[in-house]
Amino acid sequence: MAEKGFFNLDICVSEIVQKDKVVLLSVPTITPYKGRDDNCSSGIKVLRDASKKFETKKNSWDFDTNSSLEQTISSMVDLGNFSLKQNPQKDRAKLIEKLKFHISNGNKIIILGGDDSVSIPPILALEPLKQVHILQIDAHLDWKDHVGEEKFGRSNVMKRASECEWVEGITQIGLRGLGTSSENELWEAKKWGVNIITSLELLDLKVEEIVEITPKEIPVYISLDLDGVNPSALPSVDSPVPGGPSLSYIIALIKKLSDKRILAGANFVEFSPTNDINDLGKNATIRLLTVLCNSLTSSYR
Ligand SMILES: [Mn+2]
Repeated sequence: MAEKGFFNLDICVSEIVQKDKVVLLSVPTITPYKGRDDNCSSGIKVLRDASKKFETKKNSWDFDTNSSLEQTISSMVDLGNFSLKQNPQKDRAKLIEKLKFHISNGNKIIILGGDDSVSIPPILALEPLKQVHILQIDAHLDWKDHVGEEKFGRSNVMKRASECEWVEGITQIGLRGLGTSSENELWEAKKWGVNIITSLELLDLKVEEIVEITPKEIPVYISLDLDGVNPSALPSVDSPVPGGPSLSYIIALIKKLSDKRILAGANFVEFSPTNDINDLGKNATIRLLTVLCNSLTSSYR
């Protein structure tokens, strides 16, 4: 039997997708650091399987999106798993080409990782939009130029984004605790002009105030590392960091952004099923996917 997609949708095999649909593509990994365990690629199947139970709730009212679940699901096209050839450079090029095709067609994209290295090709693929603002939600800064020889891994995401001509601004929220970033990288990010709002600074800010600091006329792309969310709501990440914004805060922020701004797309990465507790992270991630998809659809208007 053919593999089913999110919410039991058929996996779409056609290249051409209707312009007003949100396309979802999962990417198990793209540029893993050598010698580091891959705890995220197995998460994709876990999430697709878990989402199937919501198929029976299509007529239920979704209080987070203010619509029926059916409405959200009907706007989504699941393209299934991106197939990897285990050659990161070629895989990235092929993924960028595929995403550029959909972006040029007018589709909004959701990319599901995989580890955070999966975030880089979608940002590189935003070129046809000419101007874009990146909102990154993450516990970590990700401004390392390279780790060993590697420049396209999970810690290099925002550094690579900053080098794109079409990335006119970056806002990073949720930073906290100890990652691998040093003061030098923080300084470099600030020098570039990144608007950094730490997890502690978020405590004093309403979601409207975050939306206000993103530009009005330029599409916003959401780069969501799931470890940005408080691990009490979403423990299933590879590098959990204590503290951080609640799931409701992030959902409210995504909703408010879609009301006030044009959304270009989103990625969400770092789901690691082995760290989950009582399916909390799995359900939270499917909730975020649902809200993202609904928000991208309403952002077409
Ligand atoms: Mn992170």
